[in-house]
Amino acid sequence: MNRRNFFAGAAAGMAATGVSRVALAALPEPAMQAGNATAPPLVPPNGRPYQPVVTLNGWTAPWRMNGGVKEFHLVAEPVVREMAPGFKVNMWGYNGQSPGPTIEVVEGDRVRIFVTNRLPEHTTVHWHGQRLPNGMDGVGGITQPQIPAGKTFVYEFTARRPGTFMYHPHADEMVQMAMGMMGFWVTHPKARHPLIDEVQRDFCFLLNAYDVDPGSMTPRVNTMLDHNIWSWNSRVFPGIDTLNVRHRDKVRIRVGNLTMTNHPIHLHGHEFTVTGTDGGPVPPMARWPEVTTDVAVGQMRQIEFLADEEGDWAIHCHKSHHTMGAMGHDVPTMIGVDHSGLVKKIQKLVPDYMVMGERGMADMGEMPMPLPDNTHPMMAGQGPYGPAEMGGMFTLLKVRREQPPGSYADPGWFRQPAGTQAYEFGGSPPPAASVAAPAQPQAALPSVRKPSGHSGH
Ligand SMILES: [Cu+2]
Repeated sequence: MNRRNFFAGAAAGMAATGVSRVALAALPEPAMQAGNATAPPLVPPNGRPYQPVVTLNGWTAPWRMNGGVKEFHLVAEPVVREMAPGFKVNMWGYNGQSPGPTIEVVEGDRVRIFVTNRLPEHTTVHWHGQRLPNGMDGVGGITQPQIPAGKTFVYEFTARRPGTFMYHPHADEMVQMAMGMMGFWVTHPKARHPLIDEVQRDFCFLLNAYDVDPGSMTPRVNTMLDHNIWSWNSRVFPGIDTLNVRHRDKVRIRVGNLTMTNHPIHLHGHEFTVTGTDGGPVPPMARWPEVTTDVAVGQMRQIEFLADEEGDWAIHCHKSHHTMGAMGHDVPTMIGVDHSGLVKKIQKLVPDYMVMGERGMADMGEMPMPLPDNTHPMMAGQGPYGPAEMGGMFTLLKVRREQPPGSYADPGWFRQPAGTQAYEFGGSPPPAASVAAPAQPQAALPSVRKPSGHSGH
């Protein structure tokens, strides 16, 4: 699906930021990724075999083997991410994208990661959830000096336990994460693991949020909670790829939260169990069925289920504002306000004026409003039956009998079999229920004796 650009000009590009050619000669070439499509799973070319994950609208970093050590090269740098078709945002990321590439290794692997800093300020990388020597933990000022702009640092440790992890800076965190610096990390079990099931599909994505003023391209990094762009892997609906699976596949979805609020992730049509956290696999006796799991700030959750119902099933954050695109929060609620006769008068003064919200906001899904140049609609996406009225943390799980094993291709829209879809009632309306008037209306009122005067004293 995606081309992977192996950066021919890496040496020249980095020499400009101060990394010497001598130093570069020892570095693995950084693999770069400029597109935003979901890359197919990276089948491991060497090392211990494993079932690879699929990163939604992302990719997995290739490595080189060096004396039995898996060597990766992350380049922290400014990138441009297209968050939805036509909506581009200036971010900081790794190897051409935000989020950076997923790092996939196997339990017991010795891992060496070169981190080259091409940002305008210092950075570090913290390996969230890993057991590692303290000096490899990436907390700037505490466990290491920060990586200055233009320099390359090396992290090296053994991936000691299998599970779902992530990486992000621990230097000027507020700014660097608000700008999109983060990535996923999966450590696969080295052999059959009693608490880790084999699955046919294994998806991962990070929850992230930005505050981008409509018409601008750079996130406001000082925003704490009132973000307007709620995204998965720095993409928003309808820019988030669908999760395409074969009927009766066992599916795992791994989710990490690097926003500043919790996200209840809700899947339609199936029930799942939470099989793992960043702390490790959940023992079967501690699992319970859910259709929504809350992913709190800084947490990872992995959910698993049998995809045994065909169809196009919504999967989304259940905070309704998080499935909306860029919106103003200071809009008055106009539901029930009678505008009749007002619009024409107002339009004499403000020709572009239109009424919004007096019957709810569903009109926004169909009515194209003029938007500033670089933003995305509040409610967007077309389904086979009309507007989806969504934006943000929303996509679909597509379960199909005819989906070939291992194929992640989008099968298109589900055609509901005849007789299995909600339909308009065609009969005559049922007779209005009549309620008999009470014989003595007064008797129905509670009898309350009000104090009056001083007679009761
Ligand atoms: Cu949310």
